[in-house]
Amino acid sequence: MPADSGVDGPSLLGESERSGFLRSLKDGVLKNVIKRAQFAIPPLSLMILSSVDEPSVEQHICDLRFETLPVDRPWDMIGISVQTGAVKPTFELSALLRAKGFKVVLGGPYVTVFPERCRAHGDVLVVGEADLIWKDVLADLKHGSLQREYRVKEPPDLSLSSRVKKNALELRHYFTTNVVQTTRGCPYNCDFCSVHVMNGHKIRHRNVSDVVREVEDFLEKDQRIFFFLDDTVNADEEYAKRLFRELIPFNITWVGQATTKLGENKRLLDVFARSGCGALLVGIESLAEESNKAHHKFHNPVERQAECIRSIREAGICVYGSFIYGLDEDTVKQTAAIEAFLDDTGIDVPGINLLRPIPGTGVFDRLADEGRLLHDRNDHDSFRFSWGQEMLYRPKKIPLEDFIPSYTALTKRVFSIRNALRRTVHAPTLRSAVLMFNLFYVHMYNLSRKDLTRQMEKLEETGGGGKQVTRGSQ
Ligand code: B12
Ligand code: SF4
Repeated sequence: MPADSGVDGPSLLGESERSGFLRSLKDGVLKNVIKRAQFAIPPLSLMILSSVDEPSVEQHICDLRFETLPVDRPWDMIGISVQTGAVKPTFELSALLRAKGFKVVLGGPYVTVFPERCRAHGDVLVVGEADLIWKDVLADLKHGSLQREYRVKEPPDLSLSSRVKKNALELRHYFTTNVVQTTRGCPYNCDFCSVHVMNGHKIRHRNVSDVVREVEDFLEKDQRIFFFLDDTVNADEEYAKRLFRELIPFNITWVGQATTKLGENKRLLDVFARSGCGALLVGIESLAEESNKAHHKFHNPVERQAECIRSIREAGICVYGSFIYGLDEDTVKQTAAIEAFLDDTGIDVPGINLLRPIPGTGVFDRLADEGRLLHDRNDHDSFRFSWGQEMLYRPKKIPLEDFIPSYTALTKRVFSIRNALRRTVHAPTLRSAVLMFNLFYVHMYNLSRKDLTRQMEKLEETGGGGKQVTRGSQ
């Protein structure tokens, strides 16, 4: 499902509100920039499932960001991946398909965390990581013996899963189709994150040889950049070293997500650089140590961050630095700290996020218990993933009426065209991507400021943010 703001695709960029030649020309250009800059990649979950072989069963992927579902064809079953931020439209789609007589199977992050809320909305539920159990579902479909629910008891052993294929994918829609995951699970416990909730704390690995063969296969169909979707590609340093050393001969360019700790492991950094790593997203979150601690993030001591980021960039790898402003011990002073840190480290692409309390995470429950959520805790639809980034909760130490202006002023300064150009000139590599991303953010943070200003006005109308806001009020 595309996000409202257009981050997932240009289709919803306010087409109907605009008219006139110049406007449509501007929209056209903007849409193209956004379409390229959104770096749209295919859903790995559906690539994995559609790679499971069950004789005489054929599988197709329909990515609703780009295609409409061909409901005129006699599908035996339609599977939908339910994402936590888009539950309502997903259930509506499911209802529509069921009314037309299709059998709908629901799976994905939201089903895994809240199966009881999904039960009524599908004919079949798959709870958990479906890599191995999907074969049973397909076999049961074939034999007419589908069960109401399939529950994955233990997170699957990834060394047993099949190699991912691209047969069911429409390659031309995407920025790249080379998406690979090598490990799953995270040993850490950050309370705003749902990875350890869904995938557990134990890191599970795929076989190095399987990943290497997958890269080789993928390259046959698509020579573009690789996205390694692991949450922490350096979580198991020995495994990462073995794997990426083997990938050096393929001469690929790749991007991924890592902890800044990588900057302290020169050997692994060297292997990453030599295997074609062009950029890494690192989660910096807050520059106030006590804020990170309040959210159970202990593994990235603030005093080591700057040095680590500098080492990564010196190795020729761009850094996307992801911050969250508004964690529990943050004060408005954080805005100046973030700007100084950006200058000091030369981060190539900054992402300055607001905390999105995701239902099912520790922080969501805690904020709800403390009465700090701005929506009813049971109304999960209000906690949607919009890029517009309206506030969903009350920061602990900063009143909303101070927080919103401080955030919008910060993003206005950080995401200027001048800064975008400056970052591009200094980027160690992938300059056109750095430029595109930064320009994209100039646009998107501008949208976000508009949403937040509207929300601020509403809050003022309701008495300085004293009451809960409803979804329609942003
Ligand atoms: C890649 C990624 C992205 C990409 C998405 C690209 C794409 N097209 O997939 C980008 C960068 C765009 C992105 C954006 C965001 N993301 Co993101 N992202 C990820 C990441 C790192 C990997 C996703 C992935 O491919 N996982 C691997 C697959 C195999 O796992 P899976 O999807 O869970 O699928 C398995 C099961 O769920 C199940 N399953 C899934 N679908 C189906 C369907 C059926 C029918 C069945 C039977 C089973 C089934 O079987 C699969 C195989 O085991 C995850 C973290 C993670 N570890 O998953 C975060 C994650 C999904 N993202 C998250 C968030 C919050 C966001 C953003 C809101 C961030 C932001 N503030 O903007 C946006 C949302 C954008 C949007 N509009 O939805 C959260 C979602 C939380 C939740 N509970 O839903 C995650 C889990 C990260 C986190 N730290 O909590 N993201
Ligand atoms: S934010 Fe990153 S390090 Fe923290 S639990 Fe989630 S995946 Fe692990």
